[in-house]
Amino acid sequence: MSEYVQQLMADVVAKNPSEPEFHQAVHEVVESLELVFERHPEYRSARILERAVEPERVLMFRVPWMDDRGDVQVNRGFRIEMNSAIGPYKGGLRFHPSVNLGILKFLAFEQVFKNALTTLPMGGGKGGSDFNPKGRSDAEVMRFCQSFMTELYRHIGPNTDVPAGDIGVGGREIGYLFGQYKRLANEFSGVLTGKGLGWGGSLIRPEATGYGAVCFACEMLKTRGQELSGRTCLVSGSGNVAQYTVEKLNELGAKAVTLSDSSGYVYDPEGIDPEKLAWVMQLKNVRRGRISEYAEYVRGAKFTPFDPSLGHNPLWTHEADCAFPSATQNEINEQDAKNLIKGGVTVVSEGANMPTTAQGVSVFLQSKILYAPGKAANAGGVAVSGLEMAQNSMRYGWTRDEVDTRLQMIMSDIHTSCVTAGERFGTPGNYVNGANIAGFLKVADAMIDQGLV
Ligand code: NDP
Ligand code: 2IT
Repeated sequence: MSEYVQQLMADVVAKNPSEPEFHQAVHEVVESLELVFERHPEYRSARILERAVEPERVLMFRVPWMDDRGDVQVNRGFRIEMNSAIGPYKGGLRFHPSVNLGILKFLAFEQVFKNALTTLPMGGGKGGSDFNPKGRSDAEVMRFCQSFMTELYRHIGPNTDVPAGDIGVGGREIGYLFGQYKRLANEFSGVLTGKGLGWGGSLIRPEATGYGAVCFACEMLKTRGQELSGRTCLVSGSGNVAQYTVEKLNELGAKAVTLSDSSGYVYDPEGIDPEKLAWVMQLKNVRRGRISEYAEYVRGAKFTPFDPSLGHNPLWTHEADCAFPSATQNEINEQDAKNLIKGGVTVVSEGANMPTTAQGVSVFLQSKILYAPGKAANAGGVAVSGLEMAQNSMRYGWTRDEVDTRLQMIMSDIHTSCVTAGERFGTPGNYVNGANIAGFLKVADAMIDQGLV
């Protein structure tokens, strides 16, 4: 690492203590940018990176609400408005007990470069709460969402900041949040994406992240004259991203053999076919049950509970060709990455945000497998959010085919941008550098054009 980058990282760590995920995300980006700074001293003198690691605005607020027993509950709400150089702040809301400032800052930082890669005019943001929706009734979730939006609404808007879903925030939550925004602002607008189809949502938005991650894997395989059909795939998570990853894999003739949630994972050597997937969607989206039930429903499938003392995740030890981590950050550590390579995996396409630790990423890069970081591979979700914003602005809706074609074009363009930037800056085949450099250049140039703001 150059002295400049070392000093920058030291400052980031000193200024943002107790935010290891944020340090990790920044470190990965600045490492990729060494050669960019050597060739373009103007970015250094304009102190673009120093500005990019500092959110334009951080909102943190109290979210009081009453549970079904009449007890008062208090959660913490956040919105990180990270960077608006190329468009309104855009990014999801996460409701999960692990949510804190550092996790949302890492997600917002990633989002800035991801959104730049989509080619659409969106800045970067992220928000959420440490609220845990698990085990809560619909009425409790509604009251929480209404209280959360009662503060958030004054900071967002269709031309200012446009939130969407992430972990723990799906169609139900977006509905409650939108209803409260509309009531408080007295305005029906495209202030959120991921809306219901009957009230301003876009076709393919629920599918987009999973479909996009599979599409990105196809693009990477194409560079080696290969395709997905017939390949065995490991998928983690069992929420929105995982479900539509499996759906697309089935459509393309590949076989997904695993799914997980925070309790453990299921292995189904016969493959999670469309009928079994429909059952999983019912289980997770309607009944809100646990993935362990899959092993009771499907003969020959096995559930293994997670054991943190193991030091590795047994899901990643199964023999396979491809892996689609689609649960959460740092779910693949160094040992997991080694296990994946040992098991024959040659393609990793990240549906989740930063699912691989820095040491795990090094293992993938050294082994020269096809490895796509989340900010490139999972950009399909926010890309279709951008298309939802465009449709809302036109007061018009495109057909499924129109949106799907645009999504595929965007994923293919992101792939090309990563490959081109990786080659231009001396690391061909390195999608991490490619994605970071291509995303950064777009944002950095916009920041320079707009002066010191
Ligand atoms: P969902 O809430 O729909 O599903 C999340 C899944 O991951 C659940 O199976 C959940 O299990 C599991 N999970 C969550 N946290 C943990 C944890 N700490 N340890 C183990 N498992 C966990 O979320 P999404 O599918 O939307 O999001 C999954 C990932 O994809 C996240 O990293 C998100 O940031 C990323 N992403 C999402 C996009 C979107 O459009 N939704 C777009 C781009 C990226 P359990 O139910 O037990 O908690
Ligand atoms: O991480 C992500 O890109 C998302 N959760 C989707 C964000 C969005 O605005 O659709």
